[in-house]
Amino acid sequence: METGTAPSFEALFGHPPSVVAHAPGRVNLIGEHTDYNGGFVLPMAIPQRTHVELRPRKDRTVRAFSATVGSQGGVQEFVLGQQAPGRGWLDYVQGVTLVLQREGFSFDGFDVRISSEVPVGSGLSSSAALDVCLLRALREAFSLQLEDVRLALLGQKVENDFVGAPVGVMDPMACHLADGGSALFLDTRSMSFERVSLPAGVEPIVINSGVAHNHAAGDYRTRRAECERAAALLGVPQLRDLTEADLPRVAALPDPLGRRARHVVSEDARVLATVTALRTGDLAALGPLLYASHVSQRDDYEVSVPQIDLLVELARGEPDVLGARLTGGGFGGSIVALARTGTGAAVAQRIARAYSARSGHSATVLVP
Ligand code: GAF
Repeated sequence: METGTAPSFEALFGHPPSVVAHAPGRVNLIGEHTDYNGGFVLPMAIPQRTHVELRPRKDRTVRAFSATVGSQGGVQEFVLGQQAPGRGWLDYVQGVTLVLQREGFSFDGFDVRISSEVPVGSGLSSSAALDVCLLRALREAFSLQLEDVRLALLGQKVENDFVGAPVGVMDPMACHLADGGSALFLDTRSMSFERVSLPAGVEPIVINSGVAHNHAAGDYRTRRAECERAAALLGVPQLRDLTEADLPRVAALPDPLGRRARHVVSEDARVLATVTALRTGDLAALGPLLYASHVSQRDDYEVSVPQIDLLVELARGEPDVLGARLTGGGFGGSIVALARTGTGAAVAQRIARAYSARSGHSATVLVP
């Protein structure tokens, strides 16, 4: 969200932008913590978007302004070739330019103004939306030959190599290639993807708990390392290489590795079952899959927090909700639920009100 009355591009830089780009946040319907294990994910775009206005310069200077981050306001500058991390939101601009340079793309400096409606720390990919949006704007402004999957992979590289968040590829793929009416069924190993429509009888709900996460922090990294260790102990390259038939072997791993791996293996199976249910319009199957995913994240993967569990329980008390779960990396963030079409707005407001009264945090309904 823009803070107060942020100055326009023209007021900041003295000329209008030549390129405007947008990228949405995403909500993951199911398939959590599977992407860095080579598994399956099923995200959708949300209506909240990040916006970038940009104009190339004739020198090597980048001047950047974020209308979103009030406390670090003002125009920030760096010189291409002299990027250095540790400057907050500017790291995304620095990281995108450095990753592009390292890949051999050449371009000049630019002026850029950023704004976003995707809440930071909400588990809805505000970071990837910014990476993708900047990459799209630079691709257009400098006619970079950058096809779609490569663009998403570069977004991931920005996070991994510059920002220091060891995330998978789901979020930039979703922010770049997902839409709001269908889910993007992505195989993160082969990078093949397909759009799967939601049946007419269901609509998504997304509610932000108001408890913010940070994936550059230790917990996400620890989970990732635990998965790598579990795969090594089981003698497979990635947990993706296991199926539910392997669960007895998985359960024999020392705790917590057994539970971590069980989440990933069972979650991959739940993504496939969800895709089948969506394709066949089997609404009755969808809810239990979402709830089972939540329980697995809460108990086996241990990425939920009490506030998120409360939101899921409140959703469970709603007769028109088919299922609900923590969405995104966890340790805070948002829930996604599927409700009977036409009921979502009223249901979501009721859940948010009850949550705010019981938790002391303020929930925000983002969808519908
Ligand atoms: C975060 C990460 F960015 C994704 O790559 C993914 O691992 C997700 O957490 C958990 O599914 O959003």
